[in-house]
Amino acid sequence: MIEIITADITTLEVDAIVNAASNDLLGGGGVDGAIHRAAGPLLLKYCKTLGGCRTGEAKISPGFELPARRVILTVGPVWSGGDAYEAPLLRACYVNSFELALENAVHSIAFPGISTGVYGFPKEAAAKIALDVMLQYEDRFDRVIACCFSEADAGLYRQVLKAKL
Ligand code: AR6
Repeated sequence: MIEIITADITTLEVDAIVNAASNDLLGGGGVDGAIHRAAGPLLLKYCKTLGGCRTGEAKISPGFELPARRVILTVGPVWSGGDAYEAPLLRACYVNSFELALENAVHSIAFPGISTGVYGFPKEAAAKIALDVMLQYEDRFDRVIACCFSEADAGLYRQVLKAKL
C-alpha cells in the first residue's frame, strides 16, 4: 500500500529517499538543500563524482549522515506551460528512480513531490503522475512513501489516490 505522509523527508528511516535535484547535482534549495544539510558534506563530494544527471534520469549515492541508507537523485523538468514534454519527463523521474531502487536492493523508498516547488509543475497533475507510477511499482517494494511537505499536499495526494483506486 502506498503511504501518504506529511514529513521532512530527511528524517525518514528507509532504504532510500529520493532527491529533487538539479542537472549539476551540486545542491540547491528546497528538498535538495535539506537533504544536503542532513547528509553532511560527503554527499556533495560524492555527487561531484557523478557527472551530473539529465532531466528525467536518476543516480544513486550513499545516505552518509542521513537515517536513510541511500539517496536517489533525480532531476525533474522545469514547468514551462506543458508543451515541453514536462509530463513524460516527470514520469521518467519516478520510473527511473524505482528501477534504480530495484537494481540496488532498496525495499523501502520515499519520494518528495518532484518538480512541484521551484520548478513549478502544477501540483495536481504532478500528484497524478507520481501516484500512477507508484501504483505500478508498489508490489515490488515493502514500503512506498509519498512524503508531502504540507497537510494540504497530503490531502491532494489522498484525493488523487482515491480517484485512481
Ligand atoms: N521534505 C519533503 N519535502 C520537501 C522538503 C523536505 N524537507 N522541502 C521541500 N519539500 P523543490 P523542485 C517539497 O523546490 O521543484 C532545488 O534548488 C516542496 O514543498 O525542492 O523539483 C534543486 O537544486 C515541494 O513540494 O524541488 C533544483 O534546482 C517539493 O519538495 C530545484 O530546487 C519539491 O520542491 C528543483 O526544484
